[in-house]
Amino acid sequence: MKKQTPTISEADVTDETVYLNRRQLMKNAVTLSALSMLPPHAQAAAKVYPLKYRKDASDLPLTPEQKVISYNNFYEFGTDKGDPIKNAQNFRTSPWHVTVSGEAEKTGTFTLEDILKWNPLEERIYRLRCVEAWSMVIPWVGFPLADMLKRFQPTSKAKYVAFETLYDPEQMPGQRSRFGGGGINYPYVEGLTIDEAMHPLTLMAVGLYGKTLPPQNGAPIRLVVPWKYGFKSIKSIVSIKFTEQRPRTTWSELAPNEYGFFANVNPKVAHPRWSQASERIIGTGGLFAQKRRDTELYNGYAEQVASLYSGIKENHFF
Ligand SMILES: Nc1nc2c(c(=O)[nH]1)N[C@H]1C(S)=C(S)[C@@H](COP(=O)(O)O)O[C@H]1N2
Ligand SMILES: [Mo]
Repeated sequence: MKKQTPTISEADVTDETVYLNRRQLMKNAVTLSALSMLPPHAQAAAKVYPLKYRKDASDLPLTPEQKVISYNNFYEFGTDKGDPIKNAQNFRTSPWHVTVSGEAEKTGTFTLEDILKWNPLEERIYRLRCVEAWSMVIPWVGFPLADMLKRFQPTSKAKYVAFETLYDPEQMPGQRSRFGGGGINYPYVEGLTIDEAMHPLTLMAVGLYGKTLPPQNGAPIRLVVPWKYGFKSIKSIVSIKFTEQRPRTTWSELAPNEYGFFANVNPKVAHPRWSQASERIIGTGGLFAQKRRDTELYNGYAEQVASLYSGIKENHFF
């Protein structure tokens, strides 16, 4: 977000037929690939459900997998888009623990294996809209965050949910210096209101393209909130806390005039340094041939989420 350093590579130029084949493949074989490519512990729990929110699947090509896993924002592994795939390959995602704390009847520390047993996995195809005005369409594998949170029985004081990424400078070079990590005060933290966290579109993802998450995409477990700018979708989560007060969030703390707590996608609210009216579609050609599309309010999910914000003025979405 601080830097915009797009690069052109051979992989940027993707033939339309590759998209079409890929999409057809996904349509026909998603069940099979999702089941066969998940790790053994996840296969046991994997089922495929009717995909209620699959509105994009019929009219939007998926972003090629190679793009999804090589053009990343994960500042813990460097601030250039190509840094995470290089620097995260040896990231240890097992054993992995997530601590659940705060305003809930039940709390504790759980292994990833525990968490994967609680809920069946499903596929959700969502557009990811980065605040830097580009987007991808990604087939995630995961489960609704609500299904996970309900089991902890949040109390009436739980007004927000706060999330934290792993802090491990030994493994994450971006955390070793202010310079290398984009000036962020690590660990990366994010938060949602309890209503946002409980919304059926809010996903905890453990995979994409039918496989476990690559480290650069936030392995082993990350949030996906499709109607908000990408920075809300915090990666490699180790802590979930129910709170009464609005939690700190990394980007709003770093640049409060540029990034807000809500960060709902809104084409009419410009970033102070660029317009949000349209977006580059990643994977549709090199830098100068890339297609664009008009950005939609709530990234196209207004029908499902607008009621969450009925009392709030438009400009305050940011
Ligand atoms: N911990 C952490 N989570 C993060 C980020 C980050 O730098 N660190 N970047 C965010 C941003 S800006 C975006 S656009 C998405 C990118 O997700 P992807 O690389 O899987 O496409 O992750 C978000 N989650
Ligand atoms: Mo982003």
